[in-house]
Amino acid sequence: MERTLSIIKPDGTSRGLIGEVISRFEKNGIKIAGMKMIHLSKDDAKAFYAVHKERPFFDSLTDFMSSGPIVALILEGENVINRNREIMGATNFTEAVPGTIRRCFATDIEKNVVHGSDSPESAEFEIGYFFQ
Ligand code: FUP
Repeated sequence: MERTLSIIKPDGTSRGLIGEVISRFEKNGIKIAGMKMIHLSKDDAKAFYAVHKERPFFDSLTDFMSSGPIVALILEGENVINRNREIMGATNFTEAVPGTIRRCFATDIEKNVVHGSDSPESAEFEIGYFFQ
């Protein structure tokens, strides 16, 4: 069994996509092992995305992530880190496989509805960030 962190981003919560996203996980046999709705401050978003602090999109990304409530989820299942990445789709929704969450619902490379940890190391850090 593996665990990963998923986030339904502010565009997902404001557009009424919380149930849609969670049901995609559950229909894929993934267990929701933790769930929290929170509104990050700009500083919280900067700490969460610290790996991207030198990137040109960092300021805009952290503004967006602190612009409204998010839902943080612990997903549990076999190979769930990779399976969640497949269900989410590529960062750039125009390159995402049809039927994935981002391909179906993202409107922009930044406003791409969901986040998912990309490795066991980032899953451990990201779960610990939201769930003490
Ligand atoms: P992902 O793991 O797919 O969420 O992608 P990254 O960790 O590379 O990027 C984190 C977030 O930064 C993305 F979800 C959206 C945003 N981003 C941009 O806004 N512009 C870019 O060119 C790349 C990423």
